[in-house]
Amino acid sequence: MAETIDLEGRLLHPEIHGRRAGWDEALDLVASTFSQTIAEHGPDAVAFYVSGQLLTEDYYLANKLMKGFVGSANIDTNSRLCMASSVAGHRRAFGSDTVPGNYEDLELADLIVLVGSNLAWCHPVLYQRIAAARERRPDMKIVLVDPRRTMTSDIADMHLAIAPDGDVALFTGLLAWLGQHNALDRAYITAHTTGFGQALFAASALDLAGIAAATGLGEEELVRFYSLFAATAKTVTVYSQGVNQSSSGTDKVNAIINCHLATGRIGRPGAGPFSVTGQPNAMGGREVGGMANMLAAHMEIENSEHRDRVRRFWNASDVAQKPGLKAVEMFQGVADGRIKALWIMATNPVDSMPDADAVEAAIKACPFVVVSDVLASTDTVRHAHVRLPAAAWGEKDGTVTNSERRISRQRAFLSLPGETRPDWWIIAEVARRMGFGEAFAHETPAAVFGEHAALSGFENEGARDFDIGAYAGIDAEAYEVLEPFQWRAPSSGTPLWPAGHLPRKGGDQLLSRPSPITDDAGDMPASKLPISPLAGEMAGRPEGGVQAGLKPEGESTRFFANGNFYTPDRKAHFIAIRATTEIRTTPDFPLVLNTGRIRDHWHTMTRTGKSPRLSQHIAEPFVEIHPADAEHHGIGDADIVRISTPRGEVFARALITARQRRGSMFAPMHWTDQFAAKGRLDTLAAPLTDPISGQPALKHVAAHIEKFAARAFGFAVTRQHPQAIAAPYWAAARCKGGWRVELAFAGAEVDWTGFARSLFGLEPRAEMLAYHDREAGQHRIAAFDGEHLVGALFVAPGPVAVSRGWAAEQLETSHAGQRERFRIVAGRAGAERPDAGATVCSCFSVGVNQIVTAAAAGCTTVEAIGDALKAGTNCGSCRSEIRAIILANRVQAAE
Ligand SMILES: Nc1nc2c(c(=O)[nH]1)N[C@H]1C(S)=C(S)[C@@H](COP(=O)(O)OP(=O)(O)OC[C@H]3O[C@@H](n4cnc5c(=O)[nH]c(N)nc54)[C@H](O)[C@@H]3O)O[C@H]1N2
Ligand SMILES: Nc1nc2c(c(=O)[nH]1)N[C@H]1C(S)=C(S)[C@@H](COP(=O)(O)OP(=O)(O)OC[C@H]3O[C@@H](n4cnc5c(=O)[nH]c(N)nc54)[C@H](O)[C@@H]3O)O[C@H]1N2
Ligand SMILES: [Mo]
Repeated sequence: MAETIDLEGRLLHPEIHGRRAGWDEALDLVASTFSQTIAEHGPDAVAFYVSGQLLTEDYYLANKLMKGFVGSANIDTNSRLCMASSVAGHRRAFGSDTVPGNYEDLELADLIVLVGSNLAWCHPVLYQRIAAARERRPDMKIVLVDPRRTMTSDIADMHLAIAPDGDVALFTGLLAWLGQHNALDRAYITAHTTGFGQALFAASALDLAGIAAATGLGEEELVRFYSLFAATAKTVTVYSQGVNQSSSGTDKVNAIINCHLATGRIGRPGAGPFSVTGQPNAMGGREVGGMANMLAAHMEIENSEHRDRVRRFWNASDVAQKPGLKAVEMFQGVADGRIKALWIMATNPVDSMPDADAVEAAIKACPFVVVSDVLASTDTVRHAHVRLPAAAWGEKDGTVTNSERRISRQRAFLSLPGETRPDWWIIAEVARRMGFGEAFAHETPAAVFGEHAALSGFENEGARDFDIGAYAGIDAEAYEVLEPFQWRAPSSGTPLWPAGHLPRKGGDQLLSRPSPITDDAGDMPASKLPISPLAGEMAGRPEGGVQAGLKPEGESTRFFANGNFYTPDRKAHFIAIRATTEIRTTPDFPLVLNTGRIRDHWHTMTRTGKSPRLSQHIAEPFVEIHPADAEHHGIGDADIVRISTPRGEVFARALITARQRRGSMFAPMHWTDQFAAKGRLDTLAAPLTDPISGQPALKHVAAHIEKFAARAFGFAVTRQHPQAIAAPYWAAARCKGGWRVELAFAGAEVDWTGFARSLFGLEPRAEMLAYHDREAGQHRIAAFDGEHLVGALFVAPGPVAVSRGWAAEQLETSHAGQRERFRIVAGRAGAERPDAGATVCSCFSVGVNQIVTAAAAGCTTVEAIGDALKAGTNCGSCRSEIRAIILANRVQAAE
């Protein structure tokens, strides 16, 4: 795990206007500026923009400060971009934001429908769990609903390559089908729900042909899917960003839930709708009410009784009376000057918000911006007036909640570097300096958690789903050894820990005690601990990770099998939804741009961009496009393309593939100004949101694509971080001995030597070797410092055919003789060396070419490849890809 959590690039002390400052000075400035802004312009003139990467304790205090003491609800979170539609859909149907089922249901189900979820890459541990269950029970069926054929289709029996945003039509159609084919659970509908008649009527608006047209699917596929669903009682529907990030996201969620309510398939073993989250603590944030339209502990901000209850519990001076601004509106509020002081914690909105250039401009123009982050330089941090150094994962203590409502302790196993501090401490210090000392007297995360738990149980008595009252006032010792548990966990009157332990006093919690890393993974045996930084970061910490394997036997809880919803009448509400089709494309912007994630990168690359191993898999921003669309737009494989919308433009490498639907393109969200010339994908997206949830439609943006008429292409490796790159297109990625850079130029005539010199950050005495063939447009330049290669640049009129792996290796090889040095610039550089190819297995650094060779030599199963090369034997997230390579190889052999 060390690779992604070393101290490179860390923000290690507070900074004010770019100069180092002490904590006192920085905290005083933040507190006084916020207080003054509130005094002059009112509480709604300030805002917090927070994140599902905070721990629950951090989140709880941020929310308490804003909603109980500042008196505004202007606190929103990147969960608005991630979970808001699920939250809104749950609340409409259930009266509460409740995920009814457990991870175990994925193993118990006979049918799993994956909607807009690329589990293989985004939830690898859940994916492995499903794959293992399917191996044990081959009758289990899996349907994937995704416009793209993703790696997840590898385990799917049926892939429905749905038209963008065709989901409402698909699931309202399913409801109508269930009605027509006598597949309803009438007893459940009658006893536990309301609104079924209207929902069925609305759902029946489209006939099968209409559904086929709206979904882009064939009638026959629809019938097969509908029949399978109708016939399978144990069905779980798993969904994530393909559902949530849409202008119809909330309707999609309710269209899915309607089908589960109509069949009584909810809260039963192996059955239920299942929204899976992404960030480590998206669920914890929802529990504390860290969104602008919630209060705390699943109480409602619009409800005066709830407001009064929270006011009494907090002894709050000023409880927010109305919902605050949701993320997109919040940055519009910053832009138009309504918000004058903004505090951003643990998120990078300059890269991850739609209309990202406008968001950046708003932040730049805001009179006072505070950013708490673990890194010294991100596209957002660079605009902060005050930078507060936060403790990172592994350095801080607290709790997180996963998708199945399981709360688990995160334990510090590293000490706090530099002057970093946990987020909860930073927030409490600011609150104290704003004059709210009494309400923010917490000295440990245990004290915060104990209060949060107490609020959840306060005057609850079964009225609210979120109740962990059993842990109210938990003491430091009990908190220290807290085992993962699932809510609800109401107080039974008997404390869960031996009486007589006093909460630990003093600030010693700040200096985290080392505790063994195995603690973090609960009862996961140490031998099973992932060694890949990704398996650790993306599988262990975030959702669906190691915690997925942690469920103590016989302790699972589910909701709603017997009704008892959290609506006033305790019945679930069917939502009447009519499918509408929205055509967003125009003749000028004729393609739908879909965005999302790739296996080896995390969001804005703040964790993974530093890792050479992870950056090898895919080292450049790319866009997948269907062969027919590519041809139509005159785009060839590996061309650099310019994608544009009315809001911005992005450059990427074209990847032509039939896995992509015609008319759509897919690009990963991860590249930023730190890693590419024009890679910030969210500059393209309009701030278009779901009208109910406020979640942006990040998966459906009308865009134009054209070939960037590059006259020359380049590839370089350089020991130092690439400097001042004077090229319209570049993308830099870490490699073992330094950096690798892809380049494209508008002109063929460039002073290549001068370019190389500045790219490598060369000292004048460095030795340079060059080979120029002006006629052929081929140039190769290498610079040495003694026997070490400082940098090498390869230029060609078309995409450069140099083995990337070989070139990167040269940075680490000594080149003692002139001959060796000359080899680097000699013709067909690297062609004679075996090239491992793009990394497939990040855990063991196995490249695609090695797998192809092994497959050709007779390793025809994923297991055989594992035995031969170890590939795929650790975290397993590359197993589908290995299978695909074997398969492709077999096809080639047959041809
Ligand atoms: N490797 C990696 N793993 C991660 C993350 C990461 O950055 N990297 N991030 C984590 C986070 S925060 C999250 S939220 C999760 C997200 O996990 P996922 O939701 O699985 O990830 P995405 O790639 O955003 O989107 C999922 C799929 O939705 C599809 N889709 C697009 N439009 C539609 C549509 O209209 N209908 C349907 N049915 N599908 C559509 C896309 O083609 C895509 O394959 O991943 C988590 N895990
Ligand atoms: N086009 C497009 N855009 C998207 C999406 C998409 O699918 N397509 N997905 C959306 C989704 S689902 C999400 S979740 C967002 C994610 O978007 P962001 O939240 O912007 O992504 P991260 O890169 O994870 O940013 C987290 C930041 O917090 C810092 N950090 C990490 N840990 C801590 C900590 O403990 N304390 C503090 N103070 N800082 C910390 C990191 O250094 C980093 O700068 O992106 C959204 N944007
Ligand atoms: Mo997310």
